[in-house]
Amino acid sequence: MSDNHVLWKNLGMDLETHDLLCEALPQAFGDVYLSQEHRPERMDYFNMVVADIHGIRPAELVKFQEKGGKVVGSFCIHVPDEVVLAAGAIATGLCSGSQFWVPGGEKVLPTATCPLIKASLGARFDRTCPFFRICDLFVGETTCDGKKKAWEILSEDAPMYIMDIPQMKRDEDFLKWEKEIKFYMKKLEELTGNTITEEKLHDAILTSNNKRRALQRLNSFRKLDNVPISGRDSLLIHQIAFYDDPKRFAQMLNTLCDELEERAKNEFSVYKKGTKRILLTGTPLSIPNWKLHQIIETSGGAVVCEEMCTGIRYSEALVNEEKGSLDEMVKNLSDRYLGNIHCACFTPNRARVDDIIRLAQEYKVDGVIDVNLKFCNIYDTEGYFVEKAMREAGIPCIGIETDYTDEDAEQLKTRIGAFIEMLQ
Ligand code: BJ8
Repeated sequence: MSDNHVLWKNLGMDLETHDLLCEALPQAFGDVYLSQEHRPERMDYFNMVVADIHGIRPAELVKFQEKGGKVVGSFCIHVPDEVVLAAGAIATGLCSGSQFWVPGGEKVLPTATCPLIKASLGARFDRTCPFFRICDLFVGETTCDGKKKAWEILSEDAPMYIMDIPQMKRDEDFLKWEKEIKFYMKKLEELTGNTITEEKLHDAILTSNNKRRALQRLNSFRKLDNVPISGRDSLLIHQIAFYDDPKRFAQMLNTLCDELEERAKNEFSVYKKGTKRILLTGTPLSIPNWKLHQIIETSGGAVVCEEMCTGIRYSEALVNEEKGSLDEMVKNLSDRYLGNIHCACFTPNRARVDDIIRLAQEYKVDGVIDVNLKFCNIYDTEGYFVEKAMREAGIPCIGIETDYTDEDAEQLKTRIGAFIEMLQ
């Protein structure tokens, strides 16, 4: 039995079913990633992390737990990692992006639920994801109706904590979110037995901001006329950001960015001249959901920006770094986590549309693809405003709806191919 199998067995996983997933992943990764030309050498680190995604990091988390540490998983970028770090725990992302877990979710959820939610519950109930076995606490939020009700079901099997996020952004909503963050801090102190001090919270803010700065640096290269890294690789890095140790991740990404800087000096591009620059907006693309990037980048397009939670929404805004009292720093967290993330769960949400227009200009895009995960009602409905604003701004745009299966791949290739052709 390999070390990984011993780890998974000790976590109570369904080894036989999980082996099927492990068999499928290398093929998918090879098709999408290793087939690319001109990949930066320092993608090696990220290749290694994803090649052993259920081995390396889970083993680190278990080791941490053996020394008394706690691991906290969350499903949404509104949940602040900083307070988890400040409590001496490890934060990890839990959103699932593979069709492999969807049937398991469908055993307990209506079919008309978005695949992200179904896969997340399937990963837990089927015992086929180590992250879903390891977490000491699962933190849900009240962003969309599908998630809200799914957490009730998940709580039958997993230790859950829910943050009640406001759905508007008025002054009283910011105060409410501050209170929610404070409740969460109390819960984390109970879980870990540690006290969150000003010093620790300030350190955690710096650590998380440094991770964001590294991602911002990566994204800055994608604004260049000659783009030194593909959209596929950039997406993978954003996805890994949710799981990896934040300090190591920032360091490895900065090392990669040094290589990209050299490429930029030499005006090296991974794309052929004339490749059309695409901005993706919409629902998140959780690991290992690489389908759309693969289709776009093999159809004459280059994904240069994602206005998504697995993209700009995760990394663009920093938390104010001024050291103050706990109350002041919590206010800074509330301002950033409520004020700067424009999820479609908010009403009104004009700031998201403004962001898309701004990003389309900054990244010099030729067209926008508005992506909706099937059965996500809020992003689907908001598509009305996105497409209207793009029309008014004269930016070509199409809306597409998809899920985690490959059933629509041919149809998507045709539609996306025609859209890119039209941009010529
Ligand atoms: S901040 S996008 S991570 S809620 S796709 S589960 S909204 S039905 S993932 Fe999200 Fe936070 Fe918003 Fe981002 Fe519901 Fe839609 Fe599914 Fe979604």
